[in-house]
Amino acid sequence: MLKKITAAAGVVLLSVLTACGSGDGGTSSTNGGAKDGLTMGFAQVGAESGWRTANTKSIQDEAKAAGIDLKFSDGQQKQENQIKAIRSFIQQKVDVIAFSPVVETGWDAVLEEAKAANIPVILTDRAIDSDDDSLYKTFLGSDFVEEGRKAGKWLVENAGGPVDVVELQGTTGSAPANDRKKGFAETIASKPEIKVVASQTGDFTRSGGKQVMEAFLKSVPKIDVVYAHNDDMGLGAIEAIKAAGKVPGKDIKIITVDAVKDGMTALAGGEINYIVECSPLLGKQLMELAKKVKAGQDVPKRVVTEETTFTQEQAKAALPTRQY
Ligand code: GYE
Repeated sequence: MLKKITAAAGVVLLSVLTACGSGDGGTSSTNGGAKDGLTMGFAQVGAESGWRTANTKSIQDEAKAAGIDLKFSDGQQKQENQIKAIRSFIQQKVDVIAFSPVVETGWDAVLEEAKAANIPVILTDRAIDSDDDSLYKTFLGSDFVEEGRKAGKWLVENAGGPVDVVELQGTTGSAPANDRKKGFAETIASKPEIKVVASQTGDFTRSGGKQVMEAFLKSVPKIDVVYAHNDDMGLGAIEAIKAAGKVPGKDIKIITVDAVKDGMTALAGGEINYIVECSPLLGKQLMELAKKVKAGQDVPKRVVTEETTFTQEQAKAALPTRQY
């Protein structure tokens, strides 16, 4: 039923992960400013999750491997910080600006400034909501609606009777939160006995997931399933479920998105029931796209990441060779 495409899907994107700092809200530069090479300004969302940490490492490692001078900024989940970073990249006249927009709307003004300065912009991981697609060259990242559908499909296939679901949403206004909610809702609509009875943001963090789940456990009379928009919130929910004397994975089933190491470990250990993969290893493709954009070559407007899904058994098999 589920295709074993794990290895094939992951391998093209693999990178060697080494430890490096994720920034402190300021901008840091690596490679000492390769004079003839390409300079990239990268405005990251923050360091909210295991996914984000792996994504940052992938970008820093692959910039180094490609000889790209990376100016990296950590936006600490705040749009204003990302806008400030982009403005400073424009002032510094970088060759390419890449960024992962924390929320979907509100980017037109700053991207028009980049356009006026003739600095190409690449969106990575998350998309923007704008009528003007000339504001960026390409968008590299996952299909989040499809991820939500995959989560919903597993539940539709595995739900016996009536199922009450609580949803832990990602950051309000972010593309993955909007789209994972949409894809899931669309899919479970085919089975009226599956209902989302409560839905709230946990901001993609472990502590957020824990806090919201604690509140749900007090206020929602029957909870059969948790659908968390990422592993970290699911892991926070596990703590809350255990503290309430219930068994995660059994009394309350858990579906998450990402498939980072900690999530996969909980899945293999029976505390999560299903994970939809979202690959953070975007660094290599991003550097390749940046080089092409700088050279004035055509790039596809949309590059979609290849991804799979994991059951508990598949997680056990995949864990020993998992890269993130
Ligand atoms: O799923 C979550 C992170 O934008 C795909 O952001 C990314 C999401 C990821 O915080 O863990």
